[in-house]
Amino acid sequence: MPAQEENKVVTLTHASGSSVKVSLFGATVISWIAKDEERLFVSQNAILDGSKAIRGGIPLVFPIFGTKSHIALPQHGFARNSYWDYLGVLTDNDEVKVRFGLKDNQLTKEQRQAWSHSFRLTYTVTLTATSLKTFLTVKNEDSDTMEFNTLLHTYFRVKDVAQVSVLGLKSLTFADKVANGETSIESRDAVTVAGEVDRVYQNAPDHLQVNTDNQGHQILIHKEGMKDTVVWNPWIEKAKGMGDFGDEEYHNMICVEVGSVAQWVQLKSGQTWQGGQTLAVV
Ligand code: TA6
Repeated sequence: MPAQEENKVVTLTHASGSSVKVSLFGATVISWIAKDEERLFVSQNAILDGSKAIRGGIPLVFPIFGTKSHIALPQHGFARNSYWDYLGVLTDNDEVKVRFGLKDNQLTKEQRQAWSHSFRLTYTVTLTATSLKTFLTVKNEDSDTMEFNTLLHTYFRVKDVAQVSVLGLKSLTFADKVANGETSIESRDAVTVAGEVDRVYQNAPDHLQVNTDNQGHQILIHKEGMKDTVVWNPWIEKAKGMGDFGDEEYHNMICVEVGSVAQWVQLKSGQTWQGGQTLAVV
């Protein structure tokens, strides 16, 4: 069976041996095994009972990134804190594709009060031998224009973040959240981590490369419809401040997150927006 749902987790398996697991809570990808290796990081302290967004994998950020003073939603919005419907298998040949859905009428009263638009989200997850594609479609079912942010908050698993580099961000303007949101220009060919990093790179190229170690292992990111890219590692102090994250786990992860977060996405009534990423192991 290419796709099986059990205990609110959908597991996709591919003939090559690759697999992916998606929790219905947040439609959060919580595992991606390709070429016999787990490629995503999920904290050993992650809370998996639906009481809090899952710390790791690919949390789905919608309709806001961070917090917005005029929108009373928790950080990163409600998509990653809601139970999605599993809509079944779409294709099962050399790729396995499944779909998940979230509609406005599935939100809590508080969430609807904070963000009252009528909408339908559809999230497709597609697995091949060496790639994982995650795409979001937003349908505005409202009578007026909707504005939103969205982002795939991908946690990559690494052996030692000191060996990691992200290529493709040179010359981009970024907002540095570690420096009170000050904007600068990236001067490096390879972005590395030797302390807390929390940067929103604006108008990033659609192809990025994550060197997950210094032995030539890479994950290629191809984003579509998503304008920006966030790079995040909490490092020592922030790691200690997260109850669902081990104090030393910052050594074993890097977030490279494609999204449209620097500006609002404007979606007219009845219109559909889509965006996402394809991750490929080399
Ligand atoms: O994407 C980076 C970021 O916005 C950081 O500022 C940090 O807050 C991280 O997301 C984790 O946020 P969370 O709400 O999942 O603890």
